[in-house]
Order: sequence, then structure tokens, then C-alpha cells
Amino acid sequence: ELRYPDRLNCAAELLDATAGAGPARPAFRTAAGEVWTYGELRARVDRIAHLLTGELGVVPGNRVLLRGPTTPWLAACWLAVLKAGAIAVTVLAQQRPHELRTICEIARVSHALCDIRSVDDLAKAEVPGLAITTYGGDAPDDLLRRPASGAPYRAVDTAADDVALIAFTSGTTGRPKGCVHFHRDVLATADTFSRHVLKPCADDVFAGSPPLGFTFGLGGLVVFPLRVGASALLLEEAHPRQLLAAVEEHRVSVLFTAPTAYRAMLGELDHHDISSLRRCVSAGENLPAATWRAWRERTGLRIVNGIGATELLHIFISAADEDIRPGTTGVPVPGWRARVQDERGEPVPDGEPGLLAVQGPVGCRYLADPRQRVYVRDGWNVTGDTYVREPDGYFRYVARADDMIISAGYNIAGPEVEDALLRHPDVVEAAVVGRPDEARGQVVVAHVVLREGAARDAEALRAHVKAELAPYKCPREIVFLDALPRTATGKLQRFRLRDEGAP
Ligand code: 3SK
Repeated sequence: ELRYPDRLNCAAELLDATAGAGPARPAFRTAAGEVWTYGELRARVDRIAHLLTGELGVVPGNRVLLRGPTTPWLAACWLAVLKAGAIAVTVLAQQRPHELRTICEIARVSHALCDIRSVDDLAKAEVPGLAITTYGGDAPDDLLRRPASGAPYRAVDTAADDVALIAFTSGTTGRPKGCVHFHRDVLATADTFSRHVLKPCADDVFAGSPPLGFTFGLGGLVVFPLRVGASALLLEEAHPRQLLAAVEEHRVSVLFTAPTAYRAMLGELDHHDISSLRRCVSAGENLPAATWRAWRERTGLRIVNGIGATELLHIFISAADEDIRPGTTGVPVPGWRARVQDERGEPVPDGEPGLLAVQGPVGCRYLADPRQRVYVRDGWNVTGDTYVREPDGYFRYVARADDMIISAGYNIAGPEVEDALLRHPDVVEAAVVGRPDEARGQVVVAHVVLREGAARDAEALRAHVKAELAPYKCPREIVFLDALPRTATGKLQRFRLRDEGAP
């Protein structure tokens, strides 16, 4: 069981424990070759914290919006807000004015620290009373140009269960939900998934594609490395080719990205030396077994698959090293419990599909949202995923609960058909949905992105699926697309394929 002191400021804990041990060690790096040591990081965080509680008038409990590309300055602002006892509201650089306004209203945001390059949409949101301070610009009132105390900042004495963070999720559709997380929750992500599955050390170099406004990235690129005194390469641009180049140049050892990026990187591996990689983490979406196997074959590395949620801050089911089984997500991370249950909350037998329910050190707390009652039932967090618990205790993903296709009485899981399509050498991405059909209820429709130059031969793909799966699972129709519709955090928007047939 995780135990933290009653009084705990997680930002102070992350900075002080590790910086004390080695202020000259690197904390953050950038693609341009900039290196911030732990000593420099702490000094910059303290400067910002002085400004926040001094000139900017932030008081403990205020909600401060943070917005910008993935840079050490964004990470420093996040740490400073928490150190000052305020609450960080992280958003994505892609979020548009109306979304930002909604988020500010729900979270009652009073202040914003915003990268100068991302300020236009925030200004256009016209949030009443919002005090916006920019950083990274030339103006004399820019956060980083204001005169500030260089003295160490004494962290606000927060309680372990004071709110540290409000992270927003809209899932793949719907009005955003603010997920409230405590100071202890932040450390718990590092002390469960990272400690037991990644087992990082101070010499590790972390990098990845998820932005800091997505808790997958915040954990993987800030909390986990700082917790052990390691460093993180923060990349403003992290498309698959840029990731591979960064791994090679900066000798990255722990990589965080999404299944589609692993698949896209497969085609580029010949041009890069990625021998520094020790751990490759995949989350955000289901990892197809075909992608896991292809990556293992080409690199010798086992991808660490995981399921996480903004509601629960980070990954709660996964597996490490030789315990990894392709085609499954893994087992509950130490500190977590998981089961598969029916709609009434009764556990279903092993081997049968049902709703995934988990309990652990972090729980879902939506900010003033009736959907809380749907997510948390009888003390279990019901994630909205259909899973099977195999008799050996491994959890296998079936589909998002609302993505099961029912065709002529058969239950069909889109991801299984997608996995079969991905085993075809010409297929780069696949998304399978059910389309309403008078005779069958639904028919299976596959949306496919092909590798460059491949012929659009629907019949060949259908024959391939028929050879791999029971014929009733074979897509009735195959739609070829240049790209699949995704959210800003990279999650597939199946509803757009279902509703519109094409993005
Ligand atoms: O939403 C997710 O899929 C996720 C995955 C890993 C860690 C954190 C999150 C939010």
C-alpha cells in the first residue's frame, strides 16, 4: 500500500528530493540541444512561483490554465503552479477558443500562463476575468522577462489530498469533463506504474509524443523522470520520424507513444540507430498484437502495453519484461485491482467479455458532472472498455463498450478485425465500425489507410480477413482513407466514421 505524509506538495517532492542529490544532473533537454540541470530547473521554477504569488496575485487554490507546446518552460510553469499551492489546469495546444472557454468555465480558471505562440486562441476565447500572462516572447511583461526574486521559494504546505491538477477529457466525443487529482495522486502514478513496470534509473532519458496537456505525457515526460532524477527530452514536434531521429541523437532509453506511431516507425527503422532504447511504452489506444510482434521482430524490444485514463491519471493495467503477453494489456499494476463485471456490477466469469472495473490509489472525481455516477459505481471505476479476464489473470481488450458491433446476432469486436487487417503488409492503419443496416442490424465496415503506393484492392483485403477470421467478421465494405479521424490526444474517433462514413 502506498503511504504518503499528510502534508505533501508533490512539486516540491519531485524537485527537492532529486535536485538535492545532484543539481548538476540533467533534468530536461530539447531537440535544439538545450540542457536544463536540476539546479537550473529548480531556480526557474522558484522564480516563476515568486512571480505567481507576488505580482500575479495567485493564491493557493486558484486554478491556473497552462497552455503551450511541450517545452521545459511549460513543465517549469506546471511545477511552479503546484509549488505555489495553486491548481494546474492543463490543456492541449490544439484546443480551440470555444473549447478553452468551456474548460475555463467548468474549472473556474482565474489565471493562465500561456506560451506566446499559443495565445491567440486563448485570447479569442474571451474568458471573463481571465488574467493571461504569456511566456517566451519579447514583451517586457513576458513572464520570463519580469524582474523576480532569485531566492529559493518555500513550497506552500499543501495537504496530500489537496487538489493539484484538473485534467480535462472529452473521451472521443462530448462535453469536456474535468478530472480532479490530488498531490498524492501525482506521486502515486510514479510509485505504481513507473516504479514497478518501467523501473527507471537516474541515467534514463525519457522522450515521447504525448503532450503535457495529456496526463499520459505529463506522467511519462515530467513526473516519472523527475521522481528518479532522470532526464526527459521535451519535443515540440514528435511525429514518428522526429521521434526516431530524437531517439538516435539523444540516446533516448524510455519511449512513450501511441500504437499508430510504433506502426509508422516500423517503416523507418533502417535509417536510425535506436540501440539506446530499453523500454517502449504504448498507451492511449489498444495496441494490436500485429504491431507488437512486428516491433519485436525488427527491434528485439517488447513494447510495454498499458491502459490508462485521464480519470485515473495514468496506467493501471500493464506488464513488464518477460511477463508481457502480446494481444493482452497485462495484469493490474501493483497497487491496483481490476475485474470484469456486467451492467449490474456483478463479476462475470473468466473468459467472458464484460465491463472493465478498477480500484487503486487514484480515483475518478469529475468536477461537478453527473457522469460521475456512470464512471464510479459501488466504489469501482468503470472505464467504458469491454475486456476479458483470461483464466491466467491477464486482461485482454475487446473494444470500447459502445463500439461493439452486433451484426445478424453476432457480437463483433472492431479491434479484432483491425488486428487482422494490420497483418496485411499494405495496411498501415485500420478502423472497423458498425453501420446501421435494415436486414442485419449493423454491417461491418472497415476504414483503411494503405502504405504509400499500395493498390486500393478491397477484394484482396476482404480475402485476407476471411483467411484470418470467421467469415461473419469480414467487412462488408472497405473504405480507403488518407488518414483516420483522431482527437488531439490521438484517440480514434469511431463515431465520426459511424456517423459520416468518412472523416
Ligand atoms: O487516456 C489514456 O489512454 C491514457 C493512457 C495512459 C496514461 C494516461 C492516459 C490518460
